[in-house]
Order: sequence, then structure tokens, then C-alpha cells
Amino acid sequence: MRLLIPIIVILAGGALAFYLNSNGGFSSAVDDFTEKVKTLGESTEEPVIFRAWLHEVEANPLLPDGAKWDQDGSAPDLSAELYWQEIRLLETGVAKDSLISRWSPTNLSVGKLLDGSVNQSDFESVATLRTVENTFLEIAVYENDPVQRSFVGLVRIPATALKKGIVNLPINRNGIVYLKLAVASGSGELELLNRQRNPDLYEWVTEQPEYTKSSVELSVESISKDLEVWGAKGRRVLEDLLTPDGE
Ligand SMILES: [Ca+2]
Repeated sequence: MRLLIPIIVILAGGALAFYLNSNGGFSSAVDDFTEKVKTLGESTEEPVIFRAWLHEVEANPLLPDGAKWDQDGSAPDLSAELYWQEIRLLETGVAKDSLISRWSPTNLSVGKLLDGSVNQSDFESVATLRTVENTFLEIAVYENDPVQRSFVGLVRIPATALKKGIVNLPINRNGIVYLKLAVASGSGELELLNRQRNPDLYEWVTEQPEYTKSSVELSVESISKDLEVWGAKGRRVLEDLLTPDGE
């Protein structure tokens, strides 16, 4: 039965992606936030190019309902993706079993450095974006287990609010204490400035935007919905599909 899942996933993926792209349900939430941002007044500054990466995320030892992050009692295994204008610019690795997770802006490969075959931009792991009005940098946070990842939440910050330094984003929801975003100039040496930034306006979103879902996540969701229509029979099929062989 397990082997069937990838096949169904592939078949369902294309049709579903089209359906979801045509259903602009999520944009209204972004529009609301855009309106809120506008009340702060238009920025008079020229757009600037920045490089940004997720510096640090701290998680509470337990989830808000007192549950553990992981079935084995270990700390969460967090990862994140950075989006700008609904386009994914960066995906971090998974920080395993960590309450305080940190990511480096460079994926250093010692061998390549030694033979001098790369320059700095070859191993930067940063999102490069422009501070255009009414656009947002979004950081989606996930908890990972060996089989799949689950969406924890997404922080959305106006691109025009970005300034060089460490952007502190206290969250205190969904088991996440805070995020720290590192912002550096668009070119030149990639350095982490210690200057702390505390933006006035950002929001934490708990409903996962469609554009952050992987094709596998979209397909599994679609199959679940399709099978739901069939009632009890559909649920039995889904349980069969998701049950490993021999159980
Ligand atoms: Ca864990």
C-alpha cells in the first residue's frame, strides 16, 4: 500500500496546484496586513537590497497545551523557509533537538575553500531581497520528524521595515518564544551586525499559506479531502494508505 502513495501524490499534484493557485483565499489576509502597514505612512526611502537569513529561533520546552514537541520527549527539530512576494528564497537545514536553534549564513565547504575554487557568494545561504513598498519578508517555521514536517507558524514583516542588524521578533505563541532575523547589506562582506532592531509592525500567522506548502503536502491534503467525501469508506482507504505494511 505504501508504494501507492508516491504515485497518487504525483497524479494529484498538478491538478491540485492549479486549483489552489486559482483560489485566492489567502491573499485577503495579506491585503488586511497591507492596509495595516499603510496606516504607518508611505516610506520615503529608496528601495535597498539586503541579504537576510534566519539567525536564531527559541522554542519553549513544551507546547502551549503542555504537550511535548516530539513523541520521544526530545526538543523540537525546527527548520524555516524565507519568502518574499510569495516566492521561496531560502530554506534552512533542520536544527535537530534544539530549544535554541541557530543557522549560519554560509554553507562552508572546507575542501572548496582550501583549493580556492569558490568565492564567498558561492557558499552564501541567504535570501536577497529589495525593500519594495507593500512587499513582505515571511519566515515559515516547521517542526520536522523523520517522515514529514508540520507547519508551526509564519512571521510576516514589511520589507521596508528591514534595517541592517539583528531584527528581534518576539512571538510567544505556538511554542515559539522569538525569532531573530539577521539583515546585512546587499553586497560586500557578509557580516552579522550586533545592532538590535525592534520593528513596530509584524504579524504571526497560524494558518499555513498555500504557497508555502510543498507539492507532497498539497497532494496529501487533497487526497484527504477527496476521501472525506466518500465518508467512512474513504477514511478506511486513507487509514490503509497511511498504515505501514504489516500493522
Ligand atoms: Ca526532536
